[in-house]
Amino acid sequence: MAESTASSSKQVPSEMPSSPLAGSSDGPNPDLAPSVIVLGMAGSGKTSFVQRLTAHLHAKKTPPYVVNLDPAVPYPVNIDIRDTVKYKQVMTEYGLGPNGAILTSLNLFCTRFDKVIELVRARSSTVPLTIIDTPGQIEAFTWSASGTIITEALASSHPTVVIYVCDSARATSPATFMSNMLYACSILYRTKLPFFVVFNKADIVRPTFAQRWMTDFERFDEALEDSRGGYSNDLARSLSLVLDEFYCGLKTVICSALTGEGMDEVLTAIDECKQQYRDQYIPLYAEMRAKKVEETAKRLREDAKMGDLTSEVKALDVGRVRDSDDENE
Ligand SMILES: Nc1nc2c(ncn2[C@@H]2O[C@H](COP(=O)(O)OP(=O)(O)OP(=O)(O)O)[C@@H](O)[C@H]2O)c(=O)[nH]1
Ligand SMILES: [Mg+2]
Repeated sequence: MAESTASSSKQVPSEMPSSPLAGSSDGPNPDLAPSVIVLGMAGSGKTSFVQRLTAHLHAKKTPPYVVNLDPAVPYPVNIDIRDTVKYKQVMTEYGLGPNGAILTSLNLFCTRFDKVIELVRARSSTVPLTIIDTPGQIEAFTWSASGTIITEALASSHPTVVIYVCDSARATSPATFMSNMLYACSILYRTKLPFFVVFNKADIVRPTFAQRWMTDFERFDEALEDSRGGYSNDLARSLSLVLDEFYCGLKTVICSALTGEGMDEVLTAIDECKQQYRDQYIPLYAEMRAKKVEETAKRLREDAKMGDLTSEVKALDVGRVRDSDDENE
């Protein structure tokens, strides 16, 4: 059941909003239902996880609000990017490949994201949470302007949590595990939002090995020795030491989108993150906002100064022209 948002019949990106750190005019409200952004590498099980968590909440008679930001996948949700932006049309209209079209679709959608925020806030009293699925290619969201704008718009309005879905079966390779952890770490440091890692597909491989690797460097080192990766092993070994601090504060949940294992633990972790949003993110948000206001004020002062200088330069130019005219006469 798709809830129609502002539709863009003509697929032309209107002006991109600047960073919405300014956020909702009334500032963040920590009492609203949280929004959960589900990120992860392609095929890690994001969509399956969203669907399983949705079914789990339906079974508890507390259905969530679901938003799909993947323009390439048809999906029965409350708000679907596909209702606003036609992915195939974007490809032909702009002559783009699949990844470029995903990025452009997100850009188009994010120009109307204020409407999504309005809808999400309006549902906040009737749903326990909003779950947001993201495109397959993780970088289309995490390293794009639209991904940042969407994340900041949510975070400046109400509790926002990032869940990083990791494919446990693939993470048995120490190099893949390390790539996942680097992604997770960079997302955490970039968004500064309450965050946890879900080790999905636990029905295929018990991800207890991953939790051991995070708490005991020797065990990770042994796994690297067994995998005989040469240069990449040395790199993974060094990175593991660097990530030690990241591992220390990191929440992890073992789950399976296939069997439904771990869904209650996921809900508990979201609750903890909601509290963390109130205690840690909101003060940080106030700091970031004050800094932004200060930067803007500084820029305006500099612009004003430049304005004065420009008029002085113009005056000088006029003077110079007059002088040369005098010489010519
Ligand atoms: N056994 C098992 N398979 C799973 C699980 N979760 C997802 N899968 C399978 O993994 C594959 C990818 O799942 P998706 O949910 O499409 O993954 P995704 O991250 O949304 O994929 P993209 O959006 O394309 O990046 C599908 O074949 C799923 O059936 C799980 O917990 N256990
Ligand atoms: Mg998906």
